[in-house]
Amino acid sequence: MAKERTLTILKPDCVRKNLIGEVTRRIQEAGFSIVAMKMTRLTKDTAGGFYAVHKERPFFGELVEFMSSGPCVPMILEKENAVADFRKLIGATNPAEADKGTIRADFADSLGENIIHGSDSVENGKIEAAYFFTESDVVANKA
Ligand code: FUP
Repeated sequence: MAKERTLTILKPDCVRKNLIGEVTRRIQEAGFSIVAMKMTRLTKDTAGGFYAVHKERPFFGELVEFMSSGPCVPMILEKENAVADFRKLIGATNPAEADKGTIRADFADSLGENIIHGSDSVENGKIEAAYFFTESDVVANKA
């Protein structure tokens, strides 16, 4: 199977709860290589652009507020079948519905504040990665 890339964000609640280390450990233990990583804070405009697909939804305002409420840690991850495998690792969007042992089931408090993002396709992952990284930020991870 070919290697894929996916974009994740350790969201502001993950950073506030001091879970950067634990969540990153789980990601690496599951076999993902981190090929780009930074800590940054989204503006409301950037958060709104990132989630533009939800612009008309009633939760959009709260989502933008939350995503711009503090620092977050975006990463580009690489692995065979990365997109689907990563969504399995993080669990369903609503932590109450997420499988036992997934990152959202273990750490997220609510649907709105659910600790972590994972791209839903390789194509969207590329678009999402461009919000945070340029190609020159991506390093070959030989570990
Ligand atoms: P996901 O693909 O798991 O990131 O989920 P979605 O794209 O459906 O939703 C993006 C974010 O919007 C979620 F992480 C949380 C927020 N959201 C809500 O706050 N309420 C909803 O009903 C759905 C999503």
